[in-house]
Amino acid sequence: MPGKGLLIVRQRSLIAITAALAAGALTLTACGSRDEDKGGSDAGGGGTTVVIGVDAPLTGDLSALGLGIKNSVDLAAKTANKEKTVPGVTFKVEAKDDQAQPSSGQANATTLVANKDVLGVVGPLNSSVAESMQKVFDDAKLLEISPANTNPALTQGTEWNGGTKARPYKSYFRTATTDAIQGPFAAQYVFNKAKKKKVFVIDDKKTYGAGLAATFTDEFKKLGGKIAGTEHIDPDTKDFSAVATKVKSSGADVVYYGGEYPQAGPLSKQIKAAGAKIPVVGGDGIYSADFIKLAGASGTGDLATSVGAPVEDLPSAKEFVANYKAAGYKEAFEAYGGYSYDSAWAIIEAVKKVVEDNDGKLPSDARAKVTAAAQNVSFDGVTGKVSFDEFGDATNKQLTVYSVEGGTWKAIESGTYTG
Ligand code: ABU
Repeated sequence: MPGKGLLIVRQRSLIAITAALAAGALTLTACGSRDEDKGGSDAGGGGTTVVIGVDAPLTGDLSALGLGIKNSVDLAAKTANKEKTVPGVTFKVEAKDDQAQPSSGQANATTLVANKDVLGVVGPLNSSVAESMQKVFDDAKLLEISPANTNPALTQGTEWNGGTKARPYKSYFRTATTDAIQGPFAAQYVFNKAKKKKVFVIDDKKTYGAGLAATFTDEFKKLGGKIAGTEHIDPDTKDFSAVATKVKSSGADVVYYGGEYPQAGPLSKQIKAAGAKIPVVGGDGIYSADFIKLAGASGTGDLATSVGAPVEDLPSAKEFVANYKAAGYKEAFEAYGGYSYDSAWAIIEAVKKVVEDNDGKLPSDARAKVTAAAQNVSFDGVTGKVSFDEFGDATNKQLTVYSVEGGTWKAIESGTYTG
């Protein structure tokens, strides 16, 4: 039994420690919310909750890519919590489904802005959706990092091609490279390596698809290639027989498609069924296992470029691949898993910097400070070095050509376009 004096000293110490801990918790929660009862996978980082928003198509025909984005962000948050990357902060993920629709994306942006605990958002998948969200986030100084948008105008302004590049929104960043590089990179491969000289160009009239088809076409023509024909398809239909017939009669030896796999798969199948046994080539929007399912057996030999190097082969991605598998997500991480993890990690790094610079707590203007800190993040991510240039574009400009072989995408070569 301790003596009475000793007991009083111990009680005083306990009161002092409790008061100190309470003070710490109060300062940390000045700009975040207490989350002390949250258990399970989100627990572990500390008493202040910081929410990382996700906006992507979680339902609908692009959900294979969207769910890969959501799961990869979830994995980044869990890893940061487990490793206590930002002492005193627990990251939570709030995912919103935009169904690949600009109006839904904008509504989601408004909802995420309204939650004061959201200090960064990963997404969206679609460039057309990003156009509708950027201003909402920027007005709130809320950091947005897309792992997938490739339309150049999102970071460099509408005059990016030949005019003056001007960054429209300081709060918008991306970890994927742009179609200013992807289109020409594909054209060089198709013309120089695949030796195709006469292309039929098709797009879905959307921001991403039309933009990518245009950058491909410019470079293909510069290289001396011929344009056998051009067509636009309606992305809301799956009957492409009329355009398939035009492709057949054009004499093209290759088709370039600017758009996404839900249309590209059936388009490839119908082009071959019309008698044109020529490869269909597309960008990262068709680089999904679902393209192969939709294109069927005749899709063998079709080509896609996608952003980055193949994640499965990167030493820097080994841990991500193993942890993703161990986490037991039902869906594959798909084309943007590595970039989504890196986007979330860039947000975590920015939050860490802001907390460190403010004596271990979040400041009252945390959103603005986190957005400013994102400009200078630099770390070794899943996909390689992660940092941003003056436009908010990824400094990693790597791309890979894939071919459908034996029912799967096989990496052919990685590189970039240097002009
Ligand atoms: N980058 C491919 C699909 C997403 C988009 O940019 O619209």
